[in-house]
Formats: sequence, C-alpha cells, structure tokens
Amino acid sequence: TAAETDARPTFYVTTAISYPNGAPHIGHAYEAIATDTLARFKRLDGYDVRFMTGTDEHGQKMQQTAEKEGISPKELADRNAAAFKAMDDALGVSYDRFIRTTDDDHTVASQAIWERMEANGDIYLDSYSGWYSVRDEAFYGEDETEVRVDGLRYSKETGTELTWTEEASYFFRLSAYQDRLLELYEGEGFLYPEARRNEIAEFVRSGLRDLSISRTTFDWGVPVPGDPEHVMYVWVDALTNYLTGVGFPATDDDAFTRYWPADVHVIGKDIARFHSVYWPAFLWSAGLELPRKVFAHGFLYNQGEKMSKSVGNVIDPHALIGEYGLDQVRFFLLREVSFGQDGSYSHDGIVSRINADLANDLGNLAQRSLSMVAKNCDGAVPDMGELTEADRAILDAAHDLLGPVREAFDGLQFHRALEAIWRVVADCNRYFTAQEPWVLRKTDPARMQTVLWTTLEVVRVVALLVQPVMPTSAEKLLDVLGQPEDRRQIADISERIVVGTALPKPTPVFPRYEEPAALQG
Ligand code: ME8
Repeated sequence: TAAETDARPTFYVTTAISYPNGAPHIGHAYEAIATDTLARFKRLDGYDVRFMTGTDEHGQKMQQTAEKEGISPKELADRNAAAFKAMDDALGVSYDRFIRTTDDDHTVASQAIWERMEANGDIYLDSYSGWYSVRDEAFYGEDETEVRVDGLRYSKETGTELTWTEEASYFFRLSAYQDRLLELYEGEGFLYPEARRNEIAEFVRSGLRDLSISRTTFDWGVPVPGDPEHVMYVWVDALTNYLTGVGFPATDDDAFTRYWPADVHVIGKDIARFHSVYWPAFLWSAGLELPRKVFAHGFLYNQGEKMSKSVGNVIDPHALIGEYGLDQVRFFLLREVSFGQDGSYSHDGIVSRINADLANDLGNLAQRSLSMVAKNCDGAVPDMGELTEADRAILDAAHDLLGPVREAFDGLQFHRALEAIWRVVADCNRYFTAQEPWVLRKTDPARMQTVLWTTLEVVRVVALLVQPVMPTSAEKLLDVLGQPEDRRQIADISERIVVGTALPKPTPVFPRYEEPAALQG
C-alpha cells in the first residue's frame, strides 16, 4: 500500500475537540491556527502529517443547552459542528479529518477502550456523590469548591457553578496510577510548558481519587458496553477521539501502526488535567502507548478581559478575517502571544503588527527590491556577481535561520520563530538602505545587481519560512520571486535563487491597514 512505501517520518497532531454548544470564538480560532501552523511546518519539512480537529458533542452541557433551545442535542451539534467546520475552512486549517464524536466509528472506538480498561480490572460499579460542573463537564472534590455570598457552590479554579450529584456510576481506578503519573512528569516529561507540568504534578501529588466515568441521569452519550442504562462520562469518549482518528480499535491496521502514538495534542490550559492525568492513565490501562507530548497554550482575552456571551465581547473569527485579512490575523496571533502564555487581542495591537511588521518591514523589503529588479534588470533575477562581506553577512543570517526556526516551530514557540525571522528582515532592510542600490544604478550597475540578488535571496528564505504561518501571502511572495511549485519545501532553503529566473510584474503582498474614514480621529 501507499503507506508502506512512504518512507517519510510521520507526525500526528491534534487540536482539542470543541463543544458545539455555541458558535466558535477567537479562542477556538487561535488553537486551530497554531496547530495548523505546526502541521504545515512539518509537511514542508518532509513529514507525512496527519492532522485532526473536530467537535465534542456528547454530555450534559450539550443536552442542557439543547433543552433550553427546544431542539435535540443532535440538532444542536449538527448546527454548531457546521459552524466550527466553516470557521476552520475560513482560517485555512489544513485538517485531514474533522471528527465528530457522534460519528459511528467513534462509538465503536469508545466502547473498545472501555472494554480494554475493564478487562484490565480498572473499572468497578459503585455510586457517586459529589460536586459536578456542567459548564466544565468536571467533578470537583469538596476542597476544590467554595460557597459564595449567593449561597451557591462554585469551583475555585474555574468559577463555574456546581450541582450536587448522586447516582450509580462506574469508576476508573485512577488512584492506582498516581506514582506512574508522577514519574511521567519527571525530567522534561510529557506536558508543556513546564509551569503547567508543575501545577499538574502538584495536583497528582496531593492524592488522586478514583474517577466517576459513567452517568445515569441523562442519556446523551456513548452507552456503556453491557450496561446501556449508563452513558460514558463525556471526557472518556472525548479523549478517545484521538484514537478513533487513526482507526482504533484496528490496532494492526496501517493507520494505527503508522500514526499512533500521536506526536502532540495541542490544547488550552483549562483542560491540561484531563489530558495529562486521565488520558495517560486510560491509555496505560488499555495497554496503549501514550502521546509523546501535550502542549497547553494560554487563553486569549479581548483587550485583557475574558470573553463571554453575557459581557457581549465575544469575537467572531469571520468578522476578524473580514476586517484584517486571514494571514494578518494568523500572523498577529502567533507573533503577539508567546505560545503557552495568555495573550490579548485588540484592534490597535493587530493594526500595529499589520502596518509595522508586515507592510513596512517585510512588504517594503520585497516591494522595493522587486520593483528595482523589474525596472533595471529586465524583470529577471540579476547576476550574483562577487559577494562582499556585507552581502555574505546578511545571506548567512538568513540561511542560519533554519536551525533556530525549526527548533522553535518543533517546540511550538511560534512567536520565537517569527521574532528570529523578523530580526533578519530588519537587518536586510538596513543592509538595503546602507548599500543604496538606487545610487549604484548609475555608479556601479554590476554592484547594484549583486545587492538586488542578495536581497531577493533573503526574501526567498523568509518567504519559505513564513509559509506555515501565512500560507496565502507566502505563496504570492514566492510567485513574485519566480519560485516553482516544487522548490518551496524547507529543504529548498539550502539552494540559492537562480540567476536569470523570469519574474512576474511585482505586486505588493502586504497592504497597509487604513482606518475606515469614519473612525479617524
Ligand atoms: O474544552 N483562549 O471544549 P471547548 C484560548 N470539549 N483557548 C481557548 C479559549 C480562549 N479564550 N476558550 C477555549 C473543551 N479555548 C472540550 C475539549 S478535547 C478531548 C475536549 C480552548 O470548546 C480550550 O482550552 O471548551 C480547548 O483547548 C479548546 O478551545 C476547546 O474548548
């Protein structure tokens, strides 16, 4: 089969699957863009990538929201799963599968992992009584809750309202995995960034209770094998989506042997516990390998404030793209926010990135070199000629980007990758200004050609490296640099721009953002 003859290393990457109980917001867009950037980078870097995203459609939260809207949970899921998919498509998210936990193969996979955990002696029937947050779909111990002035009980960590829950429930022997989990977090282990890992290790060290993994008071979920009065706790089926996506339970088939274990699950910080405590324990119990890494990114706020429907400051990703442009939004989010830290969205922030980093720095560098080439070099890549020390310095700086930029992308440090690239863009602008090719045009045309060749080569390297972040703009940039389709991989960085390559008429790739007239001060 194709998979057997494909010698490329594999890379399986996932986002969290979102609750489709409402429309997606830019927090969801942020995670999708970051994960897409990683997937695109790995593809360009020679990997056979499998990239999955999707929706988490079961559970009490979905059931309650549907009841409020007077529709069935499936209708609610259908409507909003379509909205999430439309968002991903508008963002250029290059997923291989958009999984929905109501997909038939996912029921099979969820029941299969349950049966494996049960066969391993880790599931027992008892009754649960304790606090539950429907908003978080999470159980909380007494010590994790507080009673507020309104007399109601809330989660200390997330501030969501809790309800007392008492019902027959299957339990998973989570407590049995405490030591193994602590070992997992040792050294550089499993969960990133480190601050999150330390928090989780602290939580595990404080003692793990067995986990209630089924519910009987509602029925919107995957039936427990052999006891259909129970549906699985939504997180059991949700986490299993990562296995469904590679063909589980067919563990001997191509897809599974090729892509499992996943290389990285990209998630938000609020769900680190589920991914770094419950998920490894489920997998060990089921006799399956653990994903290599879980990366928990920070939260995105609107001008420093939490986005919420009641405050009315939830940002629609489509509106953002319409206003600023897709690549501009992708660039802003990844350049502005340190991946792993919280970040903030604001109009002024995005406009300043668009005009300074994109239009002035990269856009101008490309446009002024390319328009000089168009006018003075017959619209073709000029002669390299003899390189001076200054030429060599900037060329080396560009070519030396590959190591640190690859390391940054591999470590999901997108802001670092972009920061490094933009240092070279700034250096190259200074180089261009200092060399004054517009003066050389009259005094030393051969030298002018060398300066222009050098600048085009730097722009080529930059364009190749920014493809994962800004696919459309980078493609345009590589088009105006006359780069053939088959010379756009990361490996092609080690080449040089070919003298004599015919160049199309240069068109600006990064327009400035102009404030709508009505808003101008
Ligand atoms: O948690 N900023 O779904 P979800 C950044 N179904 N990221 C944010 C965010 C914000 N303001 N708000 C949410 C769930 N996210 C579960 C996941 S995975 C097996 C099941 C992130 O729709 C959040 O951290 O509440 C999560 O990674 C993703 O968006 C989906 O959140």
